[in-house]
Amino acid sequence: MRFPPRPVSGPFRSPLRGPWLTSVFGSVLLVGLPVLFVTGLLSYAAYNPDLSHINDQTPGKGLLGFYLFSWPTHPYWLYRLTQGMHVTLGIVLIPILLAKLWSVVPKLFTLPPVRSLGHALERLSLLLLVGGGLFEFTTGVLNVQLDYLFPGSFYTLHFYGAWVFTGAVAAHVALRMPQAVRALRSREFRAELRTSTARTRPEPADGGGLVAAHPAEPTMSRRGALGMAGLGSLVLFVLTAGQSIGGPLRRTALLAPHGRDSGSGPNGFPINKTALKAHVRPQDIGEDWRLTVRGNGRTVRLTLGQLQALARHTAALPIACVEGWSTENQHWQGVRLRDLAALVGHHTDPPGVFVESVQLAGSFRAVALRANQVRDPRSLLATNVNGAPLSPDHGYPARIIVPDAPGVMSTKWVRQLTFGATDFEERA
Ligand SMILES: Nc1nc2c(c(=O)[nH]1)N[C@H]1C(S)=C(S)[C@@H](COP(=O)(O)O)O[C@H]1N2
Ligand SMILES: [Mo]
Repeated sequence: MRFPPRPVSGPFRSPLRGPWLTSVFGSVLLVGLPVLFVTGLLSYAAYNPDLSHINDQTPGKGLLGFYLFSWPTHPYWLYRLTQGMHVTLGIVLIPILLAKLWSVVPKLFTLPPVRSLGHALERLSLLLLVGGGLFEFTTGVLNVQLDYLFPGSFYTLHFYGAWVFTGAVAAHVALRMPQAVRALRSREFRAELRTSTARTRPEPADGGGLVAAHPAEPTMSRRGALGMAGLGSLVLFVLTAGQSIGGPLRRTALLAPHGRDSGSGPNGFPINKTALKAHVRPQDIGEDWRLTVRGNGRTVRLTLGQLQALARHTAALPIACVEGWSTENQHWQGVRLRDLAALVGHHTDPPGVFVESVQLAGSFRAVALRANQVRDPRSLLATNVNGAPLSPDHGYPARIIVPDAPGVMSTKWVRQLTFGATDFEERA
């Protein structure tokens, strides 16, 4: 039995609601969400999740991780670009997402709740769509703003959420596309931008459940509604984009948790976690510090002086964090990872490396890096930056820096390097 669709009555009486307005917001999301999805998947790949359980413990990623590939080290700024886009675009789309949700809110409360099988499927996709969308944006923002509210599991939550949300978006687009195209053709965008509040009339009822049956007097034009959402996005852009774009915009990045004022001097760039917060004790990075290099069944121990006596190289590279902030290029100086591999006998084609920090608590104590990352001549165990020794907060006495790798791979306060993939397995 099928009930005819009804126009919206009850509390939702805005005369602006209608298929046209919803489709305009929907079109913006239709462009933005795929970019978020792709850059998000790229970020996950860049994390080398398939390399070691230390990097990532997402269960079942084998299926959803079908696309994982060896993240390149060229161009060195790629991750800074893709992740800056991911986080900035995600934040900028929030007002559009909220406007879109506002525009369809009567649909979430239609009666009867289910009219037919098709309707039931559509409502289920709506649940995943709205729930999935809110979940992805919320976990994303929390991760950006509060660091690690979900210790260790942000990747898992955000990764699964992305697949659910994207599936729901795809279903929604497939179901709604013809209607949305019709709606977009029903009014002229430029004419709407010239229509004042006084001349704003409701869209004709189309049985789609958006247009109010008894619309209230307009208090705002469609131009005003679009402008409000657009202005919201613009303000968010100005308040956050500087954390990844850098330059003069950095000073307006008031909403960005990192990187507005990082002091000056050689070590004057953002600090994700200070030595104190990471529970790095002064004695761990003092005179007794030793670097242990393992691999091929051999072990070599170096003092800081011995490490610094090895062939030194410089590389100008940024740190680009998964949270979207990044530094401009810093001039790192230190020893090539591939030269350290050679110390334990990996003279040609060194394997990946397992990196451990002196850090006693918290995440990012250890990461695994791929062979292509070890082999890049710009990949360093750096002891200096911009001509000065690393500050304690930037990882003194030594930290990893790898071109195009997410910031989380650039382990600070390094204690031990283990070359050779089999060691990953033993430790995982
Ligand atoms: N040992 C250790 N290394 C670490 C971290 C950490 O918490 N502990 N944070 C990582 C993350 S998430 C980032 S983005 C970079 C930040 O480096 P910075 O604080 O020097 O800017 O360091 C990485 N190296
Ligand atoms: Mo990070």
